[in-house]
Amino acid sequence: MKLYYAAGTCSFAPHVALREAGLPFDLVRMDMKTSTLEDGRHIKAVNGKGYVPVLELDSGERLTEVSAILQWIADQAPDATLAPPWGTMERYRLQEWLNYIATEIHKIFWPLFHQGAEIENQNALERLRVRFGWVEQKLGSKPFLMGEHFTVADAYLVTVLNWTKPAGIDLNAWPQLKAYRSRLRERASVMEALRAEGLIR
Ligand SMILES: N[C@@H](CCC(=O)N[C@@H](CS)C(=O)NCC(=O)O)C(=O)O
Repeated sequence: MKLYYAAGTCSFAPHVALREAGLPFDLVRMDMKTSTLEDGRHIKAVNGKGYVPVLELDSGERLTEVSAILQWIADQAPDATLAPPWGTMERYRLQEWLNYIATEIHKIFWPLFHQGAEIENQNALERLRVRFGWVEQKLGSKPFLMGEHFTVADAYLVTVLNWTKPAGIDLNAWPQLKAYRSRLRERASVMEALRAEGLIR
């Protein structure tokens, strides 16, 4: 199995999930500036949509979109309890979180990292503050988003929280989120993924 990724981007979430699941995988790096893979191909050679993450299965089939990849990984390793079983209300709760993180947090960062106009950046920051307030309230003092157990939603949430510093967002306004991010960054899977992507030594 291969994970096509770019350092520190949303592909970090499936990277962490693969480590949590204990599945064997290789990493193939994409340069964000040129969209070129380390083997010289353009990312469009593996994903016509032109972005990471892409999970290439041993069958050669390729899966894209963070939320779909995360759930596929979770379902390969049921003993790791990275997602509640299909058909349960809890599974829909997980999907609720994945969709929220994808559409209400992940994508809102876009102008902040792509030279957005001042008004776009201000709007993005304002919307992110509202979203972080919501997550702070829902997380409360729970160790993980869904309660007592780490799930793939946590892999995604820690990924986007890692972007707050470069985006100039001070997490002190949300003490639970700040503590959560610090805790998760000490988790073995997260530290190993940070190291493998060259983000810490
Ligand atoms: N809807 C996609 C979004 C993926 C995405 O935004 N990927 C970014 C990194 S976080 C990327 O590869 N961008 C490269 C580009 O747009 O050129 C998903 O959920 O996987």
